Formats: sequence, structure tokens, C-alpha cells
Amino acid sequence: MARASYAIAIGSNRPGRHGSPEREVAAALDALGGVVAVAPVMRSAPLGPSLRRYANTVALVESALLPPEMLAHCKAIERRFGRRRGRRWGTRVLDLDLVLWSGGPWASPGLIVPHPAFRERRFVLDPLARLVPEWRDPVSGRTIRQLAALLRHARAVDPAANAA
Ligand code: A4P
Ligand code: MG
Repeated sequence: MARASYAIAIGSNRPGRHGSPEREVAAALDALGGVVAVAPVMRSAPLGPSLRRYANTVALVESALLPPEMLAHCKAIERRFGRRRGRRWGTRVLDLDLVLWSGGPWASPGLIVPHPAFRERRFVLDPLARLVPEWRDPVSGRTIRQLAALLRHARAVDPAANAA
């Protein structure tokens, strides 16, 4: 198929063999391949029960893979980096989520694109807005810039709504 663009969220809050969450993120960019743009890496407090801070970014990747193939590629990288399956939202060396792709909505067993939680996550929307502010979320119809502004506004009204 023709090449597609993917926005892939990268998160790490535990050092693996690369030494620190930031280095795990940098190494993940190499492992992904096809990276055409990367947002600045940001540190954020963990959303959920984990105590360790995260390094997060979003990469724009061009690839001929279909979404399930891209997910398999991402999971293989997570395994290579030493990600252990365990408690949901536990500490992890590497988490790779398919946030958006250029082909519109996608749903198949074990995969939903856009990622169902990305509109509530500042550690995804802020880097994403640095990369592709005009991309439109095919589910809500809003641009990434609008979604990021909405989330900032929600936080101003209710800071407890989003701890990250
Ligand atoms: N899955 C379905 N759709 C997708 C998609 N679009 N992209 C399935 C990736 N995976 C998708 O994910 C569980 C299953 O979701 C996968 O097997 C895949 O088939 P996972 O990554 O294996 O498990 P998880 O990460 O523990 O669960 P979940 O719900 O994905 O957690 P999140 O949403 O990834 O949240 N705080 C900060 N500050 N920064 C973070 O990066 N990350 C998390 C993890 C929590 N708090 C955080 C951060
Ligand atoms: Mg995940």
C-alpha cells in the first residue's frame, strides 16, 4: 500500500539498558525507523498509580505498514527494550502507542486508532501539537491544536481532572 503517516506516542519511566528514560526514548526513535519528525522530549508526573516521572514525546513516522503491522512492530520493540507485562499503568521501560494515522479511524481486535485516551493526555497532546497542529482527529472532528487548547482549559477549571 501507499506510505502512511503515523503519530506514535513514546513514554518511558524506568531506565533499561540504555540508562535513563530519556535515553530509552531516543533509542526507541532509532528502533522505530521511518521517523520524519520528533517533538521535544518532555518530563511529566505520572498519570495513574506509578510514582516515577515519565519522559514522553511523539514521533511522526512514515511507513507502508498497516496499523496492525505497525502495532506488532511497536510491541516487538517494547519487548526488546525489556518491557514486562504486568500491572496496568505500572512502570515501564518503553510504551509505544499508535495515536493517529493518516488513514482515518481504524478498529480491529486489540487495536483502536485514534488511541481512545489521547484527547485527555497532555503528555500526548502537547508534543503532538508541536508536530501536527492542523491534523484533524477523525472521531471528534477537532484539530490537534483545538484538542490541546480544550485540555488546557479543562485543567484550568478543574486542576484535579488531569494530574499529568
Ligand atoms: N491497543 C489498542 N489500541 C492501541 C493503540 N492505538 N496503540 C492495545 C497501542 N496499543 C493499543 O496496551 C494495552 C493494549 O492496548 C495493547 O496490547 C494493544 O493491543 P499496553 O501498552 O500493552 O498496556 P498499558 O500501556 O499498560 O495500558 P494502556 O491503557 O495502553 O496504558 P497507557 O494508556 O499506555 O498509559 N503518565 C505520563 N505522565 N506519561 C505516560 O506516558 N503512560 C501511561 C500508560 C500511564 N501514565 C502515564 C503515561
Ligand atoms: Mg500503551
